[in-house]
Amino acid sequence: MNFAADHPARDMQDTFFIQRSPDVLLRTHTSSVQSRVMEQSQPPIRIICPGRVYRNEAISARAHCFFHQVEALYVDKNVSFADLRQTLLYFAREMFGADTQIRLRPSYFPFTEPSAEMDISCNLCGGKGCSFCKHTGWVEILGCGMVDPAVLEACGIDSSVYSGFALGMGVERITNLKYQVNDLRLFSENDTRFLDEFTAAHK
Ligand code: 2NL
Repeated sequence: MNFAADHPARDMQDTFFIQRSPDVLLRTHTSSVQSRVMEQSQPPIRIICPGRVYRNEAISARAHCFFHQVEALYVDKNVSFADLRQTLLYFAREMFGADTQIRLRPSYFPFTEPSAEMDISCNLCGGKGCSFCKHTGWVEILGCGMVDPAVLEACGIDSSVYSGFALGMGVERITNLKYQVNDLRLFSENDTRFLDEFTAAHK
């Protein structure tokens, strides 16, 4: 994934190590799934990779030592940033409603270049500004970018022929926003009062 050996994301503060030599650890991203698919097949590749990931965090209402990520990867000839943006807009409108606006802010991930974070117009106040969106009218929901050519090459894909986009999002974060859940811990405590309330939202 184009991480330098001394990149802070490999730090033991983030990663749970189960065993040393050989290293056995709990994944901090689902990208291990995409790298195997890219190693084992040639484009066109279009995959969605959901899974549980683990990080060594102090548990609070806003952070947990595990969460669920969904990553998407699209690699083919002529895949562009415009394709990424249109896919994101379609997703945002399906998930949060047809009036949803999106904006992309430049960001950094080791495995994408260029990289961006996507905000959606706040679905509580409709973008006017409220305490939930800290009066900005926008809330961040995912990270994305064009797959770094070095990642394609490391997986045996010719970066002079193919390009791709990738995105990653936290499922609990999307759920919090859609259902206004304010404490991440509720998702893993199996309190039936919470579970019943969540089921009711679908009825
Ligand atoms: C986030 C941001 C991201 C990716 C994940 C990815 C995967 C491959 C190649 C390149 Cl195989 N990129 N994944 C890209 C950008 C952002 O996740 O905030 N996730 C919770």
